[in-house]
Amino acid sequence: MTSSPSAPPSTNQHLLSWVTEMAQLTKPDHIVWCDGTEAEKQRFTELSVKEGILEPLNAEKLPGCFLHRSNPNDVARVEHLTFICTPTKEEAGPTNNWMAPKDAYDKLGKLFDGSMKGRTMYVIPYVMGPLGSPMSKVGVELTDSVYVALNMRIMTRMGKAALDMLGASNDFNRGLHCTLDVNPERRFICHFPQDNTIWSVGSGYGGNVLLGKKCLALRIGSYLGKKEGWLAEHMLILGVESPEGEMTYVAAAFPSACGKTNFAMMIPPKRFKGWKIWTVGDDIAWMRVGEDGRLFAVNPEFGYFGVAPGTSNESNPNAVTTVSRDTIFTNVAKTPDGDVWWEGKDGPIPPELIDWKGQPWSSKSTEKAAHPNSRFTAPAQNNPALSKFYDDPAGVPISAIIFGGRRATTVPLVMQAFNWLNGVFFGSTLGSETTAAATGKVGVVRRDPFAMLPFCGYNMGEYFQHWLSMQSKITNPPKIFLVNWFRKSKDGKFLWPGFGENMRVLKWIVDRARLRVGGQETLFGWVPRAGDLDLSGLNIPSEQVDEATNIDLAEWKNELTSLDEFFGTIGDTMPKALKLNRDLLLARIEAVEAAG
Ligand code: GTP
Ligand code: SPV
Ligand code: MN
Repeated sequence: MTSSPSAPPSTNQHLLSWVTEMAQLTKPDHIVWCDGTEAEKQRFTELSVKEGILEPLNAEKLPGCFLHRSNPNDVARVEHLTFICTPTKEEAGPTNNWMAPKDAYDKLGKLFDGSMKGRTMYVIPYVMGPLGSPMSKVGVELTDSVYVALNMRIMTRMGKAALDMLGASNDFNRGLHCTLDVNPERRFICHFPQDNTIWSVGSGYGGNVLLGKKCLALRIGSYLGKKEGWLAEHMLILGVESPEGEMTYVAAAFPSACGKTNFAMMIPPKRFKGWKIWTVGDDIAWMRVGEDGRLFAVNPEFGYFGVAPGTSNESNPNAVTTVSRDTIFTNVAKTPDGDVWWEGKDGPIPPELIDWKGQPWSSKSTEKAAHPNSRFTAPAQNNPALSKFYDDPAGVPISAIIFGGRRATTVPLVMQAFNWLNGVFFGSTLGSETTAAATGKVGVVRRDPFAMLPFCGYNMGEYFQHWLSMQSKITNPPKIFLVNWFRKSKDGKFLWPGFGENMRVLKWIVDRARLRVGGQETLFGWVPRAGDLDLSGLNIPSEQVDEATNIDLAEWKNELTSLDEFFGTIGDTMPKALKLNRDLLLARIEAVEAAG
């Protein structure tokens, strides 16, 4: 092993001895400490192009943009290969895969042994959260992937700033990643919450290898949040500005690929002249109780790792602008003139493309040109709607929390929880329906509580309890809402137009949070009264809106049966209050039915 020509830019003994130990294990030929400078980015980019890791794109149309194709067997997070390695299985809980820490260190240690021979180890110090914020955390990722280094530079505050923030402290997340030969048989993403450590092998894909994101900011983060009394959530954060300049901040949890980036960058329809949405974050929120008893949120990330397909000037113009420069595209298709393409992009479908696997593609092809989970990595500063508080160490005060699933039936367009317990209940029930219409039965719902099923780093029942317990600390709590943009008609069409039109729902949410609009009480929560939702200029029949907002007691009875099963799978740690709330709702439905 030879070290880099210059001495490490840190004198932190904890960091230096850990890097040495990991280098002794993985045996790289070179060690490069990342400083986060522009010159370094240039060097890494040139190297990536030379090695075929990045492909240059049309520099006039997409300045500073590159294309990466991952191995076709390595295009998404691998939940079945993701482990929480706590001393006992109970700590990981029924919703996580578990491995004993010693077994995991042994198993992955063997895979790491000599894994960087002939390769370079990049030392990536990074901060999740605004620099200098008491809410922020330092991590260091060691990786043999220059693609990871370039992506981490976009997604986090990376380099010297992180070493400065760390100082001589031993309080940093230790991340180790090696790509190996991207063989799914030798792919493991292991989290050691007690050691603040993450080991990831055998993948080169985003959520598996950009360790600051889902691994640290959510899995380890949620564990730290429980221990330290805060919340690490799979939530976007946005600011709603009224024409009068009043700002209201909202955090929203929707499961993966259910519209967070779109909602966080939304442009209100014409009817909402003078209203503006500002993006604080599009995927993750870290929230703490402020001195005034309100909940304050920061976005730990510095860029967006967003879904490419469906991104267009119609659905998300701000994202289109965001990815127009200095962006890394992964697994999208490429046009003959070096532009990018994906299903749902603006304009006509190009007749000829190079598809995401690097193969020729024609518009007659039945295969998708871009992978459905193809992504862009783009700097937050590119976003025209970026909130000026996105980097504020204090965070933004949250007035409303929104939970949303992808539900073809049952869940109405919007509903406000009566109180904190009901709101936590909403969060615990989130889910997505599988193709329900095909069987003719009520759809099979995959529960994704709080949109955290793949990301909660400890026992889900204890996580629910943590949410319940936070109530006593948040003396000035946000109001909690449940939304569903995805309800379908009998013939399988979305009832609600979604995207920018979601502003109509958001406006009601803001007005409810500010206690200035009425609501109709239902068994499950407050809903807008007739006329409360501003529907002017919305070109859909009023019956369709009625269907989108309808509450059907028979559907809810099924829902409560399905919830009973789900709560049952959580086991002993399932909070009684949530189970009783479910039972109470059922009793109330039955009372209504009995009354005829
Ligand atoms: P992750 O990055 O995986 O966490 O996803 P995300 O929650 O940020 O989802 P994103 O905003 O990228 O949206 C994913 C897909 O949901 C898009 O391709 C859209 O087609 C669809 N989508 C987003 N918003 C809406 C909406 O309001 N209505 C409908 N019908 N579809 C939507
Ligand atoms: C998600 O799956 O929720 C994502 C993409 O945001 S990844 O970073 O891969 O987890
Ligand atoms: Mn996500």
